Amino acid sequence: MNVDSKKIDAFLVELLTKVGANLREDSIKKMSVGTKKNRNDLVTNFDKKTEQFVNSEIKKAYPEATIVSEEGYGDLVKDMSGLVFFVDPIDGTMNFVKRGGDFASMIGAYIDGEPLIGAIIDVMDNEIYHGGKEIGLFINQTPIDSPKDLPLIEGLVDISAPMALANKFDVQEVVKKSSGLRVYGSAGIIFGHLLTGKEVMYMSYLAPWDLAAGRVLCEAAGMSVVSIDDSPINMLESQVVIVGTQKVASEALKTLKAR
Ligand code: 2AM
Ligand code: CA
Ligand code: CA
Ligand code: CA
Repeated sequence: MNVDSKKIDAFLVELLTKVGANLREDSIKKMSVGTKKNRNDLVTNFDKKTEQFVNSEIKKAYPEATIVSEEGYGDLVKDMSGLVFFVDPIDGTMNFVKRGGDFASMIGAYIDGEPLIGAIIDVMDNEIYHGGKEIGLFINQTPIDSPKDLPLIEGLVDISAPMALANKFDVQEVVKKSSGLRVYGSAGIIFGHLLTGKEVMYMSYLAPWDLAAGRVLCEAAGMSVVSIDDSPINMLESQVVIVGTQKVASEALKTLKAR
């Protein structure tokens, strides 16, 4: 399929700009909070409303595309052929509910399984990280350079709280070799930190919509995106993923045990 990646990038930036404005306004309106799998797995009326809005705008602009999204308004996507959009309407819902900040909205576009364009908005800071391999990377309209390929000893690592606390795969050994541990609670916010060199690694169990946009952006920035068992990333399944500088990802894979 022939696609215009610049056009998709511009479309996603415009869409996330609207989403950001809506969510900043919504955050002062009445929020209803429910739970999904457990008491810490939250969903609000704004997660649902945002996903409905985003998915309908995508369908209007790209009727031939399919959508994989978190809150149930997407398609049943069985393969990665054609144009596929991944939508996480609010990433960091717990931060959204408890802190009113450090949450994101993310959209990733893939063509025949290949990463094409990623777009992530840090909603409260109104910063959109976007682009891809073909068109380069930007924060809002400003082009950004790839971060330095720092080693583990020179950078902060971000590991999801459940994995860090359970010491999954002996991940605390990776933390000990780093500059320190941070746990920001939103994959989208963390991808922003990776792209700007504020952190050198993220490790978490991620669903397709958690990973899609960040994978496009971080790979375009020359970073490594690998599954913990070194198998190819499967964009239609959840998996434990390491995203980091080339040096840190290879150090982490050597250090982690029982994979
Ligand atoms: P969410 O807010 O969109 O659910 C920290 O909790 C990060 O992990 C957030 O980006 C969150 O996304 C995601 N997350 C939370 N629970 C998850 C789960 N069970 N599987 C995968 N990702 C999860
Ligand atoms: Ca969720
Ligand atoms: Ca998410
Ligand atoms: Ca979400």
